[in-house]
Amino acid sequence: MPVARGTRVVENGGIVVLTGAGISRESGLATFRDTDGIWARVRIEEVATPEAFARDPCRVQAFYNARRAQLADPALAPNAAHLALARLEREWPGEVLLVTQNVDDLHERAGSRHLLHMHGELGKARCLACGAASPWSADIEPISACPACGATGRLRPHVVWFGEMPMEMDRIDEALGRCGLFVSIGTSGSVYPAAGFVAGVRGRARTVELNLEPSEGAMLFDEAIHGPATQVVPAFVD
Ligand code: BV8
Repeated sequence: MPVARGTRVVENGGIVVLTGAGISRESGLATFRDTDGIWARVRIEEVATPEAFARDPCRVQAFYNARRAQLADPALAPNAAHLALARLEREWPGEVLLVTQNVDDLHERAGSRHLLHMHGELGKARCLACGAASPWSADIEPISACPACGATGRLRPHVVWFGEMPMEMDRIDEALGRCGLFVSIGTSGSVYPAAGFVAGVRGRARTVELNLEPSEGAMLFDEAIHGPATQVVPAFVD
């Protein structure tokens, strides 16, 4: 069933927005695969797999502790792209699902509420004893105790490593199955299953890529608008 707001109509109803590290770049957070990105400085196999955590938990904790500490920087703020997506959600009540690959909390700070973190959240720690994911802003240390069960030394970052199942996939697949518009923002399209979302909806939904440069899946999109997120996202939303 079409969803209309003034002259703008979304066939089938439902807007799914996928974001990646590029949307947070102009807020000062590094991306992963740009020349100055995180994977240019550290290898995935050393810090972002269950095997790495089993082999050297202190190294993995230090990697995420350093990134978590960035979230506490008073200078860190959502940018115009994050704010535009929060506005989109307000203007299309109940129609927008924001799926982010990012583990920062800039979408929340911008006001987005209908939001799923498919790769987890830096601002939470998960307990290996009880499974609880609790808000966590400090470093995770060997003596850190789980706020839910009290177990010490059993906390890991609440993020999805390579080889682990992304979170909320049932809700994501359901939204992709009925959306009329799919917008991909600030992602290289190199990590699955997120990189495969566009292939699953194209032909049924209007697909748009908003990115600094063509992603690996650029040819799968109906439309592509290339430029910095703080310029192309507000222009698209408005
Ligand atoms: C899984 C952890 C199965 C948290 C991350 C099929 C084919 C091939 C491989 C696979 C496959 N299925 C699974 C795999 C394996 C693997 C995978 O995809 N590997 C890749 C490398 C080939 N996938 C997985 O392991 C996934 N798990 O599928 O599990 C399963 C099933 C059952 C049971 C168990 C398991 C898990 C993937 C999640 C891994 N965790 N991160 C953290 O440390 O943050 S992924 C990592 O890459 C990041 O988290 C990020 O989310 C993700 C994607 O990166 P991007 O966000 O796109 O960032 P990137 O730097 O790459 O690109 C930035 C873009 O922004 C660029 O295009 C740039 O041009 C643009 N940009 C820059 N500046 C701006 C800008 N755009 C606009 N404005 C700007 N200013």
